[in-house]
Amino acid sequence: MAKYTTSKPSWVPEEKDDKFACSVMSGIEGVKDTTTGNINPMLASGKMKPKRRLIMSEDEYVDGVLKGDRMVLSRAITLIESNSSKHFVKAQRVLQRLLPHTGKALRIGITGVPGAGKSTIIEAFGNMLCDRGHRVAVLSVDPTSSVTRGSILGDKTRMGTLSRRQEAYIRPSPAGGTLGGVARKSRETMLMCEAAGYDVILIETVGVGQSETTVRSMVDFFMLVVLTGAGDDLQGIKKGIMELADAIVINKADGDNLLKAKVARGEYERMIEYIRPATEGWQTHAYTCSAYTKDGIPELWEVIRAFREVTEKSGVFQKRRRGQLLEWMHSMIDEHLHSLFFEDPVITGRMPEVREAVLQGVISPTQAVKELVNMFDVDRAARRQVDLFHPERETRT
Ligand SMILES: Nc1nc2c(ncn2[C@@H]2O[C@H](COP(=O)(O)OP(=O)(O)OP(=O)(O)O)[C@@H](O)[C@H]2O)c(=O)[nH]1
Ligand SMILES: [Mg+2]
Repeated sequence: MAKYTTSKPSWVPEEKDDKFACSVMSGIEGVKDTTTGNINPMLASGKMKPKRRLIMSEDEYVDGVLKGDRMVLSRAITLIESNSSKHFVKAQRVLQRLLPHTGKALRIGITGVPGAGKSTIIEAFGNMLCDRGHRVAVLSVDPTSSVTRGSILGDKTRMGTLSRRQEAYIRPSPAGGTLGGVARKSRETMLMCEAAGYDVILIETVGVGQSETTVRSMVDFFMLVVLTGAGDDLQGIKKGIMELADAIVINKADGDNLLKAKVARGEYERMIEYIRPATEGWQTHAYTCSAYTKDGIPELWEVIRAFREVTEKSGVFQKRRRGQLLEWMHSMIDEHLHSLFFEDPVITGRMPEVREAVLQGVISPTQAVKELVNMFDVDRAARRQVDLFHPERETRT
């Protein structure tokens, strides 16, 4: 066992005594690799070579994804999800080259309250599609998902068989960040999966905040999974979500719940009559299914196929996709300008003072906005001047 000696951290002034809350451990003699930890005796003896993460080139990413290599696809998605500006540039180059190979998949969104059975439906539905020769990618959009990605561990077990299939690829929601950030990353992840040859994309989202609207703006077909048996479940569903849905699926229609599910279906059918359909030329209906017994699952696929046929024929399918592209661009402009403004050093510096002035009634909010935007303009113009004299300095924006 190696012996450790402790010494003062380098930032401790020489004249100070040894009473510090931290100390530095010296390394082990003769082992240079510190990336994989230096306590492994196999490494120390040279019997084992340390693993190094190779940096992949743009070409390697593009070729690997196009070949459907899952390892490369995962790394390409990690690149997309990275918050580093260096990775951002590379990811966008890769994506740009893959774009011509995207757009052929059918994109399906699935929303519903927690516990409605979305993941279990995806497991049953995804397995059925794989059996029929499809390649299925499962993504999730969860703006609340933390760095630990806790919920996904649960999902992987709920999608146990699907996650082990070669024809399926499951990717959790990008962690943290604003919904805007998660939305961009999810959209780009979806495109990566399409380029890798997945022809059905299933996107799960819990109906929290704006996430269902975000997913609706990414998919062709949107499914709302609901429950019965709670008695007051109809009141619990926001009319707004029903207006987004191309199908309402009453899950857990099995055992004692079967009859209740059928009754609920009738109730939903009556409610739908008063709601504007989500897709022009397509009548939304309510269906029952059980992710356990698989009853109603093949029928769901028939509904989606009929939807595609009808909307492709009428041109609504293509029109929605074009609209989604522009919507995407506009939301990214919003986001970009928002962060440019709020991250501007002059604005962040002056903001507390201006806020206080508004709260004290010294200036009106309108006047405050005018002055802040003015400061922002002046600051940006000044920085452009500086750039003219220092063209070698690369600006981020
Ligand atoms: N009886 C019955 N139980 C089901 C069915 N589908 C799902 N469940 C159960 O319902 C619970 C929740 O299922 P999930 O698939 O995790 O639900 P979810 O909507 O993905 O939940 P979140 O991801 O937390 O939003 C689990 O215990 C499932 O076993 C079904 O068809 N019948
Ligand atoms: Mg789930």
